[in-house]
Amino acid sequence: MTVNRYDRYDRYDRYDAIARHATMRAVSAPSTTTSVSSRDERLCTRLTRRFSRARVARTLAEDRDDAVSGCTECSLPNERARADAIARAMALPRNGHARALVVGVETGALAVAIAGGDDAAGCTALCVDASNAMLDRCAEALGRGPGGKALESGVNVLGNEHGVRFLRASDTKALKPYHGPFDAAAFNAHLVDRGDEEAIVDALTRVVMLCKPGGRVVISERPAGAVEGGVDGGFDFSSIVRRLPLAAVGSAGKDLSAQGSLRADDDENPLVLTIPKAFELSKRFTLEAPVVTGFGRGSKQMGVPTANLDPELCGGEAFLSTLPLGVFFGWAKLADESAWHECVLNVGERPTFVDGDGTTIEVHVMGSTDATPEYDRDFYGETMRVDVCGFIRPELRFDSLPELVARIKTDIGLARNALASGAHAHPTE
Ligand code: RBF
Ligand code: ADP
Ligand code: MG
Repeated sequence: MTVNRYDRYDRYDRYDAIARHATMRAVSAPSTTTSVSSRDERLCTRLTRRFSRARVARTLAEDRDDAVSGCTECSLPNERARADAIARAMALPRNGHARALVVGVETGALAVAIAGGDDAAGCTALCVDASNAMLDRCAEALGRGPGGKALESGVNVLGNEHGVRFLRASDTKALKPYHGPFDAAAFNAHLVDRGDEEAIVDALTRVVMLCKPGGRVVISERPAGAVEGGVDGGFDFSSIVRRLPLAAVGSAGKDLSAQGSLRADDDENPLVLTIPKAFELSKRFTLEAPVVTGFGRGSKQMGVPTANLDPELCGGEAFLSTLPLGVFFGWAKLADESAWHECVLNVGERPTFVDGDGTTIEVHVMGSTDATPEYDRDFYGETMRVDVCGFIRPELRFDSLPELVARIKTDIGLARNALASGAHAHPTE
C-alpha cells in the first residue's frame, strides 16, 4: 500500500513552506512584506485552523484550490522550469495538429508552453484538474476571448476549434473515448497521491487507452520530502509500468524487467514513457490448449464469442503470473487448420464481474469484418494455438456491460490496425 500523501502529509508540508516563505520575506525584504506576507499569513491561519480541528477528510479539489489561492511560489515552486521540462519531454510537433492531454494544470505554465503563444503552431489540448480555481488560472494564462487560446464551453465552442479545453474532474475515469486520441499526455504532479498501486494503475490505464501507439506519457512528481516508501521524493513506478503497454523512451523494446527503477527524479527530469508502435511486445509468446466451456455469459450474443483455453494447460498460474493481465492480440489457429486467423484475447480476472474463477484466457477470433463471423460452428474440445504478439491495455472494471462491449470493439479495431501494419507477421507454420 502506498501512503496517500494528501491525507497525511501534504498539508503539513505546505504549511511549513508557507511559514518559511513568510518569515523569509519578513527578513529579506521588509519594504515589500506587507501585502505578500499578510496574504500568506491569512492562508497560514486558515491552514492552522484546519490542523487544530478534528482530522477531516480533504478532497483533492480542496487541496488544489488552496494551492492556488495562496502564494503559488510556495505551494507550486519552480512551476515554470518544471513545465518547460515536461513540455520538452512530451515532444509534440509544433505544427498546430498535435493533440495533448494535461492532467493537473497548476497555474497554467505547462498549457502555455505547449499550446500558448501568438502563432498557430501550438497543440490542441485538454486540461484536466480537480480544482476550478486552477482551471481558471490556467485559462487566464492562456488568454480568454478573441486571440486567446482558452476555449471555454458555452462560449462559442463548437467542437473542432483549435485551442485548449478544460475538464474539471478528480478522476481520469471522467475521460471519455471522444476526448482522444492524444499524441502525448502529461501527469503534472500528484499521480502518486491517488492512493494505492491499483488506483495509480487505473488512472494511468485510462490515459494510456486514449493515447496513440507511439505516443508519449510523461509523469512528473513534485518532490515529496520525507514520505514513507519514497526515496528522496522519487516514487518508483517500475512495478506499475510493467503492468501497462509502456516502454521507456529510447529503450529498444518493451521489456522493462531489466530496469531497476523508474522514477520522476526531480523537476527537470520527468519520467518519459512511450506506447510501443503497433503495441508490440518485446517477446512474443505462444499459448496452446483445448477449448473449454466458459461462463455462458452470452459472449456470442454480444457479438464477441470467446474460446476459453484451459489455463492449467497454458502454464498455469506459474506462467500466467509473469504476464501483465489484460488485452493482447495475435494469431490463432485450431489444430486441424492450416491458416492463421487474427485474434484478440483477454488474459485476466474479469473485474467487471464477480465470478471468482481466477485467471482465464479468452480468445476471440476476428472475422474479415466485424459483421462476418469467422466460424459458423462451435469447436469445444479442439486444441487452439495462439501466437501472442501485442499488448493493448490492462483489464478494467467497467460500470456497465455496454461500456465493456464498446471497449472490446475498440480493442478489436486497434488490433486489426496493428496487425495490418505489417509489424506482426504470423508464424510460418
Ligand atoms: N472483462 C473485464 O472485466 N474487463 C475488461 O477490461 C475486459 N476486457 C476484455 C477484452 C477482450 C478483447 C475480451 C475478449 C474480453 C474482455 N473481458 C474483460 C472479459 C469479458 O468480461 C468476458 O469475455 C465475458 O465476461 C465472458 O466471460
Ligand atoms: P463460453 O462461455 O462457453 O466460452 P461463448 O459465448 O464465449 O461461450 O462462445 C465461445 C464458443 O463459441 C467457443 O468455445 C467456440 O466453440 C465458438 N466460437 C464460434 N466462433 C468463434 C470465434 N470467432 N471466436 C471464438 N470462439 C468462437
Ligand atoms: Mg467464452
